[in-house]
Amino acid sequence: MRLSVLISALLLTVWTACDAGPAVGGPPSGSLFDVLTETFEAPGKGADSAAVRVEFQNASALEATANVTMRVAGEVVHRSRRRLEPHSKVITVGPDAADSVLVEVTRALPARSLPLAPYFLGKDFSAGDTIVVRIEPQPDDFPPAPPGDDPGRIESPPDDSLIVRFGGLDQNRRVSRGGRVDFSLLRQSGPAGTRVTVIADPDGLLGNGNELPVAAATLDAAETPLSWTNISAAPATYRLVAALEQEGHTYMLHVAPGRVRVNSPPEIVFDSPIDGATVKRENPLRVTWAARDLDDSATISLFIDNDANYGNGIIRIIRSEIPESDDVREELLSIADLAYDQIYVGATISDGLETVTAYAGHVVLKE
Ligand SMILES: [Ca+2]
Ligand SMILES: [Ca+2]
Ligand SMILES: [Ca+2]
Repeated sequence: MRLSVLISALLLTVWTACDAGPAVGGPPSGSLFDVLTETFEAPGKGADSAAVRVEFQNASALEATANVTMRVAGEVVHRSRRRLEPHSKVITVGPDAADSVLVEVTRALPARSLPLAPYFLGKDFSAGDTIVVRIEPQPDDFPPAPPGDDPGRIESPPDDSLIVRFGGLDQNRRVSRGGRVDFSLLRQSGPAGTRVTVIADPDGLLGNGNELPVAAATLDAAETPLSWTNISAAPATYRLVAALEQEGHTYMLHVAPGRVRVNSPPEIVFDSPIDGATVKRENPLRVTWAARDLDDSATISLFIDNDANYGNGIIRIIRSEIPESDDVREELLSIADLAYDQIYVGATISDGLETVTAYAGHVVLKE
């Protein structure tokens, strides 16, 4: 029985399932998908944990790597890395006893960002649950483009008197989703009054289904200002193509020399401390996280705050300039001298274009 839909992001659907039937482990060690599995000693008594497993269903043409990290009281008890074949059947990790589970699904080339997903015992799963991670068909499940740009595959317009060029796109641009790119179209020769469409194409092949019309104008003047606004395209590097649509054909007039990279924003999630955790001042507070930026090297700054509002009441910067790709994703924070009954652990992560803030939640300090 499916319990509930936890996340229904654009690209990733996750839900938990109970009554998962008899305990069936993952594929035997050393099988195709069992790239890496490590199990560690669980921490001592007193920490709550429950048996949980993670199941992957890959409905896309994406070949990806899934990393699953299970923790108890912030300590890693299980770590798995599985390769997810395109259109692959169910792949299961666990069951293992954990109080938090972090799922990361990544593909290197081309970069595709599936949201980092942390799950917590009592909030996102219960004992015996299966967290089902389903990768939906991806926007770039399209025929591959030939290597490099291949303008020879694109038809030239029947009337070659019309010469159109891009203005203001000589250099590569980098833009956040939601942002805009301004440019112009220059009518260098040919008749006025021609309707020209601007298409953003993430590969070198027009007509394979992944192009987006981003602007259009009737070229009356010698120069027509245009914009690609409210950019919602998936993170990728796009070339802009000025095109003439005529009688069901798309004719290419010009390709902008500069490319437009829609940024993949940096991401960070905490899997420890758990929101509402109680810790003794005499012990260090274990802070663990996962972070990534698929197209930049982002840097992290960890801090503690007196509430969950970034920008006021920051008590202390714990550490800054942490590379997002750093293998060590843990900080032991001394809290003995903190004059607060509760603190909030947070972080900012920045790729130079976008800065994202995230909180682990609040931690109650006890003597
Ligand atoms: Ca294309
Ligand atoms: Ca980025
Ligand atoms: Ca604050």
